[in-house]
Amino acid sequence: MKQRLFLVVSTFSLLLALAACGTTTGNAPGGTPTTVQVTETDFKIDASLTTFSPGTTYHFTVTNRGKTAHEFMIMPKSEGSMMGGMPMEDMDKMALAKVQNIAPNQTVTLDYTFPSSAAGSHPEFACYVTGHYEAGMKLGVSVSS
Ligand SMILES: [Cu+2]
Repeated sequence: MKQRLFLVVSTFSLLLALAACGTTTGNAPGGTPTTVQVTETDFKIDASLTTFSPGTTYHFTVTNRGKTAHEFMIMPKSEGSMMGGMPMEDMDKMALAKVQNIAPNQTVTLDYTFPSSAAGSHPEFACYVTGHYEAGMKLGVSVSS
């Protein structure tokens, strides 16, 4: 119990140090959002854009072209296997933005703006449905400084 708490706390601190945690927000500060097409398959994630500018609103259109349900999460820099072993609720808290339970052939949208504190960081798009991340559902992206 105590050990688990320490792991969560230390992971959280590390993330804070890395990228000053972003917030989940759907509000555009103004202007026309840039559309980013994200395609999820079994078990891969592709995006039409992988370098983002902080402060710019992106309109993500996420389509599931797989045969199984997927999710789309924007995570701060990956901690590799450590993150893979994390309880789902912790992953959720860490996500900068997320859409869960996207059915096959379904398209969902999500607006997200990387905060200025994310400049120079390398977040990751990922699906954390059990086993999917390990199967390859991750895509490293960059936030320009
Ligand atoms: Cu998936």
